[in-house]
Amino acid sequence: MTKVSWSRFMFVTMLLFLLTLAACGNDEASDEKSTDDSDAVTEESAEEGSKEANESAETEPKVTEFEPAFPEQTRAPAVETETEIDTEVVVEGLGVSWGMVEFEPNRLLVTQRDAAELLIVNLEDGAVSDPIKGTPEVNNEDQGGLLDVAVAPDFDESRLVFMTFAQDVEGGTVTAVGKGVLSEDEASLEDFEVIFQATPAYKGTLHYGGRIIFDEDGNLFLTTGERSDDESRDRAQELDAYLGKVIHITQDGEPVESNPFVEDEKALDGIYSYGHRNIQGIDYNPATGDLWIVEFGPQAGDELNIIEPGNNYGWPIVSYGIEYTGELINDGVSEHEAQGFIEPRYYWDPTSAPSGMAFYDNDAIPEWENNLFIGALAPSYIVRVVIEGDTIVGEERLLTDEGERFRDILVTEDGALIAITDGGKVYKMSAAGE
Ligand SMILES: [Ca+2]
Repeated sequence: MTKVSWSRFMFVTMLLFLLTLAACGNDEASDEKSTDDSDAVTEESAEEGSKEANESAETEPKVTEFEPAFPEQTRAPAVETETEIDTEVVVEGLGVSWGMVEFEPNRLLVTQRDAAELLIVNLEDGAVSDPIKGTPEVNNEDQGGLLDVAVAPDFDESRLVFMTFAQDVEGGTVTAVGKGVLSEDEASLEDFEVIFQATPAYKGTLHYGGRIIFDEDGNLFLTTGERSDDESRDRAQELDAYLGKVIHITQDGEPVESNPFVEDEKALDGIYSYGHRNIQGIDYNPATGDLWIVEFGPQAGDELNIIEPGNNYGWPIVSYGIEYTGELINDGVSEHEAQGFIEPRYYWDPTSAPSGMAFYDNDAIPEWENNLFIGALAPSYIVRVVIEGDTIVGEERLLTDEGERFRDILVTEDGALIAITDGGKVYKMSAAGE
């Protein structure tokens, strides 16, 4: 490996970037700070580097020396949307907008993380409601606050709204799930109750995960994080803790009976999969019906995974990333399958800091059908992923010039792609002329 002069340049650049972030009170420090160890930055041969730069959507050099387990596992060829797309900022001036759901045609429920508010946004006229009363008390330090929102599949009758949030409990904080009934006048959530807490509590304010999605039986998948610190991250591997997991529960917060560890007395019954770092994106692939997630890696090593019950995805034993200090994780074991873990279908090196995601399950923009769209925080853009079968065959970066941290994505019934940002904007992308 030849060390090249840009590594020092990149180090200085990243340091300045970090100082800027710190000055802005950036809250995602553990996911987005870069290394201060330029020795960790290595480069493949110049020939390979330039070849990659021409073919891949990723233009930055790798930060690790790891090789993918299979060729399509990283740096897919760059693709470009040919359909003419209109991009509109429907709303601006909100706070950190973390989660959303289209609960009625062109009407969204949107969470405000730090203010712990739930708002209704009308996509047609940009109107924003007053905060809905009855939302829970949260811990809004660092990455905590009011997180995701979803509505029950039978919302039209039940009016049930589910939310995730960082909750103060004895011994620290947890990722919690609660539900309430949206009043007919849409002014309040009634009878709000906590149905699930991802125990154990931990004295920390990072890596809550927090996405929720309903399955076809009306049960919930909840994603969590491993709370980031050295002392908590091993809990991702342990089946007596809900940290670093995909969790499968009923609308009352009970484990789903078919869960993989129900028969295992030492394991928590709600666990569906484990060995995750921090998952903020989950959706069904409409082409296959499989459940996909995206999770933050450390420095590099963000992963796309297909979730199957009982599987172990390897964190923190294996990773295609490295520590922010530049140190290797577990002596630098990257290959998952060789160690008995599930290989990610795809990984990013360097990081894209992936948050919420949605498959484009619509035919309004035919070339986007079944593509995956992921909000990236740093660098800030939307990642479009083209998938054939289970293989990533193309990648595109959208809205790269907006300077917004894209926190969550959804596709409306009309086929518009909606993105919300930490900067309090709601973007709408649709086919031109529609
Ligand atoms: Ca993994």
